[in-house]
Amino acid sequence: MNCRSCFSETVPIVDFGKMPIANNFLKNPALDTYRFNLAAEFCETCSLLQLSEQPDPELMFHDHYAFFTGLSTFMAKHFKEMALTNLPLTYSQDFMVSEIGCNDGTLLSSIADLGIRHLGIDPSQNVVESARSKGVTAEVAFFSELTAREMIKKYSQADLILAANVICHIPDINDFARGIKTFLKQDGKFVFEEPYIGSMIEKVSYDQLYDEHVFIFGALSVQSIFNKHGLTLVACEPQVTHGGSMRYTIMHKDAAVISESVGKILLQEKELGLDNIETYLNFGENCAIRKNELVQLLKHLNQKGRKVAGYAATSKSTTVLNFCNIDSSLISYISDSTKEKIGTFTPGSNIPVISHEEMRLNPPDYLVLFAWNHENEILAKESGVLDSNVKWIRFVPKVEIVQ
Ligand code: DWN
Repeated sequence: MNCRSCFSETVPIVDFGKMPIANNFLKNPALDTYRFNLAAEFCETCSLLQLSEQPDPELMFHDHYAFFTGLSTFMAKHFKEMALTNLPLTYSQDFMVSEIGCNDGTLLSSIADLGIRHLGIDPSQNVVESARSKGVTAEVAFFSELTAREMIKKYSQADLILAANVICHIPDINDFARGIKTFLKQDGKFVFEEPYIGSMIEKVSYDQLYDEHVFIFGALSVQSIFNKHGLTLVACEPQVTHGGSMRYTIMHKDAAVISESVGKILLQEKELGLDNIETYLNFGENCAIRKNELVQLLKHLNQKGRKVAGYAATSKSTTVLNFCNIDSSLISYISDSTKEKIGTFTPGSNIPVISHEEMRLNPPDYLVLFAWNHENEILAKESGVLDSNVKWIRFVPKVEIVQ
């Protein structure tokens, strides 16, 4: 295929096979019929890791999107920090903050509470309604250059544009970058954070790859994407969220003051081989090893008559369950806190999703931690509530029973 950013020919690195829509949690699994091929390719020209195929955005983001940001208290605190630390010390009355992919308004509500002009943009109607119920001004739209023009007419250009775990979902990345160029004031800042390619490679967290995540970025690819559109990367700040993320700040080229962090991270990425195809081919091989280890462990526990369940029906779990061919014979059920997911079945693997409360009443012997990125929060929350005989299984950064 050709790179979605620079149009050079890409190199296939890993193929996970046929996949359903990751968040298609349905009460009637017979209706879950759509499949696409989940595979990743690497562009040696601009170091961008990308899916070779992505379903239509309307199949993934709609009026019943099943993910709500505010369900993690840790993430809610993190986004408050992201919103507030990026505000300048002083700002005029017409200062405008926009968030692309505002979801349920968890981040933007901190800006709304300060009475600052703001605008959330998200394509999923149900989460936008949740944002509005928090006093957040929000529009239902996919962000694009055209949307940027419409928002400027209705509101204004933005001084600060924020986005968290969103840009990696947008396939037409050049149209997106033109949208930022249009929507951002001349001296404005665009700050966004995403799961980091360096962390994914290091931890072999292949479950970061699913339909919604068409890209996994690093500083090298981010710099290349925005440079082509008169914008530039001015800062990089590593984050602990989602198993290792990077926060990038982008400005118009002629207003930019570039921090030392950019050169430092770019150099580090080259030293780690993140611009080298061999690193990615090696990652592809490691995914197969990781799959084998998890399946062997689950089969072994099953043969010993142990009851195994899962904790958190994440989007990421759809890749793991389908790639590893795990169904309810190996994992009886998965418990989750999202009311929209309880009573449904996991996409493709048809494992029942129940509430954590129900799980705790009749706990399994082992719980596979599918939200491994929230391990500290979840283990702290469950200690003292969950039967202490239950053992946790993690599969990132390696497959093991947590001691
Ligand atoms: O990029 C994306 C990330 C940020 O969020 C989206 N495309 C979709 C979503 O991905 P995910 O579903 O893999 O996200 P999380 O945050 O790893 O997992 C969320 C799921 O975990 C929800 O179903 C709720 C559940 N959960 C839980 O049951 N108990 C989460 C926490 C923290 C908990 O304590």
